[in-house]
Amino acid sequence: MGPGLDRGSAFVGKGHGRRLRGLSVAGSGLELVTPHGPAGVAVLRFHESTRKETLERFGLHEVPPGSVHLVRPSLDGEVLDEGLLVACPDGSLELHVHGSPALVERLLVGEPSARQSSAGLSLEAAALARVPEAPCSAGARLLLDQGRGHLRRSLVEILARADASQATNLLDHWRLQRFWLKPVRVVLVGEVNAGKSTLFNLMIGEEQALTSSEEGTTRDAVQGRGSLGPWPVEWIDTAGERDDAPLAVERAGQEQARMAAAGADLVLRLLPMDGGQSNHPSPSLGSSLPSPPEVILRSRGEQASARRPSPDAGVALDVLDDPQGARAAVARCVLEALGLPGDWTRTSGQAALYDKSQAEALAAFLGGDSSPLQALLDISD
Ligand SMILES: Nc1nc2c(ncn2[C@@H]2O[C@H](COP(=O)(O)OP(=O)(O)OP(=O)(O)O)[C@@H](O)[C@H]2O)c(=O)[nH]1
Ligand SMILES: [Mg+2]
Repeated sequence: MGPGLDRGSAFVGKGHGRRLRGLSVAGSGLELVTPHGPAGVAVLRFHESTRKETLERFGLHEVPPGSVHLVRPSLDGEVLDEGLLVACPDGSLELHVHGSPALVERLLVGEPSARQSSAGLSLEAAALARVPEAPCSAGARLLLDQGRGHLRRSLVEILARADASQATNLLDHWRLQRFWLKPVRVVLVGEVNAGKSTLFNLMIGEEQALTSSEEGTTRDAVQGRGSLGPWPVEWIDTAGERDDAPLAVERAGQEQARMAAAGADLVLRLLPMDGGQSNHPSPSLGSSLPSPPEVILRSRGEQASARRPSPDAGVALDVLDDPQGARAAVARCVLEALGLPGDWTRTSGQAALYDKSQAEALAAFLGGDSSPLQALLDISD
């Protein structure tokens, strides 16, 4: 968040009726000022009283008000993320990071979330504890099945028989089914006025984002939930790109857009039919983390026949005149880019992984180390 902003207002999830709410750690001078829960970007505020040690923690000395610094928050020597540290005029410091709840939790309490959330919980109890958070009914049913012991039985068999094919099968399904537990995150980026917010509203099915012919309408990233076939999708609309953004608030929005894109499962870059650059810098902020895949779309598809730049310059969308066709075209692009089948179902009563740590344990098993898998089974109900 740049200078002159009154609050860490990044990323208000209007679609879910969320409101800004502080989540602080008693006595730490640290609070989460964006809504609790999954988001593109989270903002943590360090109180002025902790300014000196906070700056030291990030390897900085005194910084002028309004300045923005790229930082790498770490815990126990492990770099957790890349973020922006903003020196607010009131002396406090804001840390803007990706909005993963697990990351925020670790930053807030300094403890790995895995240790906290699953410590002492059996595979069954941990699955049942997650049911209320499931973003779709398929995810809830998957978790309920594991609460009944299907995953445990499968993992016991895999260990007993050294069954690599069963392990591979579980891992293959995890690649898809994880999106029933954490929605696909699609971030819309592109030049100002390209039609991002119009497309965003179409994909979530309501007029949530403001649209106008004025360049630079969207400032804060806006988040809304929709679905594509069986897959829940978190759509994120962002501030448009332009080199000469006149206001600090718009430049801050553009920075936020880059961060949201870096944390996406897929980036949709919307370019106007009559121009637009497709060679913008990668959204990874220059980090060593891999960039998400990016798909080019063209808005104002009704102009396609007259001024189509080239046949391979992106799928043309006619959002205003043919919203259904545009929606179907975007759905095809997203599902194809992520390798997600449009008609995926599962038989109830099947074993399924529901946590990344379980996928890692199975991968270790396939690599010859069965101890992480054994550790998962060691906690009984
Ligand atoms: N003709 C035509 N106009 C469109 C289309 N999509 C969007 N628009 C119009 O283009 C203008 C800009 O649309 P927005 O959705 O606000 O664009 P944006 O990319 O979100 O713009 P910023 O927030 O400023 O970055 C609006 O007047 C829309 O009605 C389209 O497919 N065809
Ligand atoms: Mg917009």
